Amino acid sequence: ERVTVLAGGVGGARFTRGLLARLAVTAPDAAVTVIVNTGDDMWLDGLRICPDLDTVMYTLGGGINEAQGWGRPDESRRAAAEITAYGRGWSWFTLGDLDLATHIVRTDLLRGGSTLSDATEFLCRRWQPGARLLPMSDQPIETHVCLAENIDEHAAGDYIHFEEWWVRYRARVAITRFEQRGLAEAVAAPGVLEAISEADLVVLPPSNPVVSVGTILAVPGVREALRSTVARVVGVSPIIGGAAVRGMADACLHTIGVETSALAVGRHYGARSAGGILDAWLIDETDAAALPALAAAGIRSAAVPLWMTDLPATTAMAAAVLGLVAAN
Ligand code: GDP
Ligand code: FO1
Ligand code: CA
Repeated sequence: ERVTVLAGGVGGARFTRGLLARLAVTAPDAAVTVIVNTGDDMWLDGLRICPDLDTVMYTLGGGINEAQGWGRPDESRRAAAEITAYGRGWSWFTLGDLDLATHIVRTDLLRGGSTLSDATEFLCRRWQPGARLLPMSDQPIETHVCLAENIDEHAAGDYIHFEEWWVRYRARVAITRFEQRGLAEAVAAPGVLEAISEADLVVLPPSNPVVSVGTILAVPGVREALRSTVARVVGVSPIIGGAAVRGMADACLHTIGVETSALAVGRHYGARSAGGILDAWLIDETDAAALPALAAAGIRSAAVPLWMTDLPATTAMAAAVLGLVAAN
């Protein structure tokens, strides 16, 4: 059994951990591929930072700061404090000392001619995530946002990197649009389209539908691969009871004109039978009222608890995903 996940950072990583735990019991020979969003990537202090790849790698490899959801546990910030003392870098973006080692090794590999796919494979030799991690593309694709208002040194109409909007401004500054820079020159990384077209099951975990899953879908060929794959495509709602469970995904959805609800995000992805990408959509038990509307939209759905509070709860979610497609 081949299972492919299209993941962002925390939501994608945590769900995949539950999926691996479930498959270890029900399908020990299953091979899981995680296609990871690289739209949040950036150059900072001379280093290539890949937040979502690292979040998935650390989470599956047992090296994540669980409380925070990203970065390493028992971090210190001595190097970052020195960079700030020079007046360089983004003082509001935390690069911990241990995490910096990952960025240094990755940057060294990239400067030596490795692709991001190669560098990711190399880093994963240490972390052994238990799944194949593929960046969505080996070419840089960076999400920028267009500001709707003046803020600090930026003017309305200026573009800033997504991470600056998200971390420095906590997504509280209005924006008019997202732009994926580099998209036109990019192709899917080796193995990405095959991982979708040759899978038995493709899962959209509860990742940000706009800047995580949406960015992967924008990579040339990905949406078409999802539309034509023989695999079942199942999504898990990142919205529970009209709220983005963790983070500010509502601000992203608002920007693209999609309501923050499990129903609206399900409709936004759309039924494959109607030109969209979903065969099935898992929503939270408290959103069960949306089931008839989803059925009317041609999306098979079920309502179960979707809070990833701990590994057992997350494993149960993965079981529900597998159950939703097992029953034809
Ligand atoms: P990021 O790159 O770190 O923002 O991570 P992702 O894009 O993978 O996932 C972020 C999304 O995960 C958030 O927008 C939330 O909507 C969703 N999320 C986080 N925790 C939970 C949870 O416990 N249950 C569900 N259903 N969604 C969650
Ligand atoms: N998220 C924050 O909210 N604040 C940070 O300072 C921060 C630093 C950081 C460093 C490395 C890394 O891999 C991730 C980091 N994140 C940080 C998380 C992350 O970049 C974003 O929250 C997500 O990408 C949003 O989609
Ligand atoms: Ca992210």
